[in-house]
Amino acid sequence: MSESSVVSDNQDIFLCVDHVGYAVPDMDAAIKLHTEVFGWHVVFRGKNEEQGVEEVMLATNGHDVTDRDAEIQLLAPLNEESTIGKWLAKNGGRGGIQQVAYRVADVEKAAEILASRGVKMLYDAPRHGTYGSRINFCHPKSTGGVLLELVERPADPEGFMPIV
Ligand code: V0V
Repeated sequence: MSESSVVSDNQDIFLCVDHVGYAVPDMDAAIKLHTEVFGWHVVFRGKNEEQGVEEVMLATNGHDVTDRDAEIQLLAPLNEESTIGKWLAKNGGRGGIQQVAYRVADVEKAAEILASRGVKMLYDAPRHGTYGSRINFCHPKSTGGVLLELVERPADPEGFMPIV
């Protein structure tokens, strides 16, 4: 590929993988598996009513919210009509990978760049996500079949919500 045909690298949009999201039919059973078998630490548990989910974040390096590697997000539906409820129903009631989330410095800018390259963004404006982050999603039909989330974490660590 010649240099002139390269649109750009991804330095201006993605910082790293923020988390991988698993849809789970039973949150307590999923926590037990991921902590007792895989050794992850629960660093957050809460509900996001707008997204219709109960969520748990799992990290490798304890509770230092300012310096975490990629995390695992467990997502259980608050009701059958939620996106996770529908995803689980379509998957025969079994859990699995529902999304991959990329960390970004500026979610509006990242969404604008991606949209200009033909990616279908789900929201016109960022919505509220885990730890007080600002989030948006790329429709899986425009990403090769994977639901991609964009996550802009709050600059101020004080903005991170406590474990519930
Ligand atoms: C649906 N499809 C998927 C998919 N969900 N493909 C890959 N991964 C998924 N998770 C496929 C589905 O099999 C269909 O393909 C097609 O997309 C249907 O698209 P649709 O009719 O537009 O819509 P739905 O009703 O299936 O919903 C899909 C979308 C929905 C992506 C629009 O899941 C959504 O709004 N997601 C964003 C919000 C979200 O996921 N919230 C929960 C996490 P065929 O059969 O047509 O080939 S909340 C969260 O992550 C938080 C709070 C956080 O991190 O901070």
